[in-house]
Formats: sequence, structure tokens, C-alpha cells
Amino acid sequence: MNYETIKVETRGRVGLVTFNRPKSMNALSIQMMREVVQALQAFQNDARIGAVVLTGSEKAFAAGADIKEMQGLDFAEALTTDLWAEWEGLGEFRKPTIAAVAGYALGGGCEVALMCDIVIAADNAKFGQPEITLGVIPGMGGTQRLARSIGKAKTMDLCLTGRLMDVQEAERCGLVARIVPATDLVEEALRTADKIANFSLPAVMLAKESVNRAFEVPLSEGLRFERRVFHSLFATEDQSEGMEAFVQKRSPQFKNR
Ligand code: CO8
Repeated sequence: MNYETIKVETRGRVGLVTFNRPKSMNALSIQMMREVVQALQAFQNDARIGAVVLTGSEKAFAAGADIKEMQGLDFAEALTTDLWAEWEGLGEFRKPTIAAVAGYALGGGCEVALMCDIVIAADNAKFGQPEITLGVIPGMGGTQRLARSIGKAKTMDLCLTGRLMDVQEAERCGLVARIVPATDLVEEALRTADKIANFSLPAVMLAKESVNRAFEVPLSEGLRFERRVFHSLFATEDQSEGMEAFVQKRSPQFKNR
């Protein structure tokens, strides 16, 4: 597949998507969105892939939706085309995703990171929802996923002032799982993804689905869902293998990877 705005590679069982619009700080164009979603669909259908890393450059993970592309839209066009909705393909991707964030993750860039399951960030990463400075508001989860992730106080602060948050603050408030030196960022993300990709894929996918369920349903329903999923995993060969390997003090050889 020929991509113009992203680079797509595989490293063992891990898919790596690198945003590649350096002249515009990896601004998220419609073409880039479509290419990312297409690459993810290919990874979803590829049994050899168990996890995906999304990254940008050292300067920018992504500085938001492409302002130059959307500046001329009127309300009717924005509403009826709903162009950016295709990013939900990332939110709905079923295998685990890691955002490896260096530099700016602003607006849509921050929202894309939030659609990933784990955010690993370089020590130079900066996050923000500066849409208010453009006369608009976040449109891909910055008022919703961000509020669920870091709470009302910080989300209001970011969305209403447009200020940027450094990586230490982002880790303290729970947006970032780990901070690593910028030079190690992609390798650390790939190592983490590789670890996940070598567990039992059904268990990994159901763990992801169960955690995400916590943001959709009341606690009692979420607990019931988790319990049923836990029960169902006893139907897999990988459960037998995982527990047998523990008892026999050896490494498990999962079949459904
Ligand atoms: N869109 C288009 N071009 C961009 C963007 C962007 N988001 N960000 C940077 N660029 C371009 C600049 O225009 C510039 O291009 P040129 O060289 O042709 O002038 C180039 O990238 C380099 O940028 P700067 O010269 O500004 O670099 P600096 O190092 O001075 O500043 C910043 C870097 C701080 C990242 C700065 O570029 C900036 O503030 N960018 C805009 C950030 C922003 O406002 N993001 C939010 C965008 S709106 C959004 O994401 C909404 C998402 C929801 C849409 C979905 C709706 C359903």
C-alpha cells in the first residue's frame, strides 16, 4: 500500500504508524486520517499483528487538525460532511494501541493520543486543546475523553484557556502512562507493544474492551461484563496453557497470539 502522509512498518508482531507531514507539524489532514484508518484496518485483519504504535516526529506528535484545510468550511459543510468522524476508526480499533508522543500533541493530536490505549511520552511532550484560540472547541473527544481521563478541573482549564501542559503535569493528571527520554521513545513504545502482542490476543482484546466499558456503563453493569468476560476466557487454550505454565514454573506458549 502506498501512503503519502504516514509511514507504515511492522516490527515483529507490532504495527508502527508514523505521521509524516513534517512541514506542517504533522497537522492531521483528511488524507492522513484516511490513511491511518486504512492502515489500522489492515493491521486489524492481519493475524500476525498483536498491537500498534502510533507516533510522530521529535517536534510534533501532531499539532492538531489541519487548520488550513478546515478554515474555509461553513456550518452546513462542517455538519453535513462530518469529515473528521472517520477518526473514530482509531477509537474503535480492537487491538491495543500505544501513542508514542514527542513534542506537540495539540487539539486533534491530543485527541488522537487519547483514543489510544496507552500514552507513552517523551520528556519534551506538550499537550493541549488550543481550539478556543481559533474560535472553536475540541471536536474529537477533547471535552469528553479528556474529561474522563483527567477530570473536570484540568479539562476545563485546558479547553477554556488553550494553555499547554508539559509532560510532567500530563503524567501527574493521568493522561500519560510513562515518561521516557525522547531518544528512547519509539523503542520503549515498541518494547511495550511487543510485550502486549505476545500475550494471548483474545485476553488482550477483551481486557481492552473491558477497561473501555468502564467509561460507557454504570459500575454494576461494568462489573457484570468483566466477570462474564473473565468466565469466558476459561474456554480458551491459552488459559489452560497460561495457568499450567505458571504451575510448572515455565514460560507460557500462547497459541492465540
Ligand atoms: N494546521 C495546519 N498547519 C499547521 C498546524 C495545524 N494545526 N500547526 C502547525 N502548522 C504549520 C504552520 O502553519 C507552519 O506552516 P508554514 O511554515 O507554512 O507557515 C508550520 O506548521 C510550522 O508551524 P509554526 O511556524 O507555527 O511552528 P512553531 O514552532 O512556531 O509553533 C505550534 C508550533 C505551537 C504547534 C504552532 O504551530 C501551533 O500553535 N499550531 C496550531 C495548534 C492548534 O491550534 N491546534 C488545534 C487545531 S484545531 C483541531 O485540532 C480541532 C480538532 C477537531 C476536529 C474534528 C472536528 C469534528
